Amino acid sequence: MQAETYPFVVRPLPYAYDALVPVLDQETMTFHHDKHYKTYVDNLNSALSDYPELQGKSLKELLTEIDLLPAPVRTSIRNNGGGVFNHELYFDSMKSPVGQDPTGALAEAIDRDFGSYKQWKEQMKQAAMGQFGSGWAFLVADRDGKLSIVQTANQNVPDLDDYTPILLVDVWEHAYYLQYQNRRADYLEGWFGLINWRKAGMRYEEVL
Ligand code: MN3
Repeated sequence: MQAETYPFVVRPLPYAYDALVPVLDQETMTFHHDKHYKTYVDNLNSALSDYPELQGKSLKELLTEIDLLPAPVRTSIRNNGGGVFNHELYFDSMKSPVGQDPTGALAEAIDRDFGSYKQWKEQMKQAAMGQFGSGWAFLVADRDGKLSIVQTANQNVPDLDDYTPILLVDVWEHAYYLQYQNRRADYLEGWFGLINWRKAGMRYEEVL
């Protein structure tokens, strides 16, 4: 993914707006996708519009070269480019809430690197609960396939040179406030049941 270049387009959700009910309702998903995510895409395009030399770069290239970007648009590309990258992966990391567990190489790596699925879930939840204010919790793989959990603030991404995000959870209040108000823990508990382990497993296989 993220092979496209400017102008970036709003990708449709890979499922219906009400597909994640009852964990995430249609209103939450509609605002999140059609308003919040779309705004990041629009603002990223706006930041790049006066910089033809950046328009041939992929999102991943932009985000790994942040410190080399022209100062006037560096912060905008970090925030809005990160917002596009993170949301596309977030939406693609979920599916309708029907039972699915990690399988194959990813399941084995979770057991190896965290002890068990249960322990991974506990650590992921702690990272997501412990992110003060807005941000994300990622499950990432390094170049050798070793898994770890990374928290980021705002729309920041992990170091994409060294780590491949396998899945992530959005803990900005806009991800859950309409339905859960301040109950981030309840949102997270539901989110674990939405994880698309098949796609996460495919991302992991690509790393190996
Ligand atoms: Mn969001």
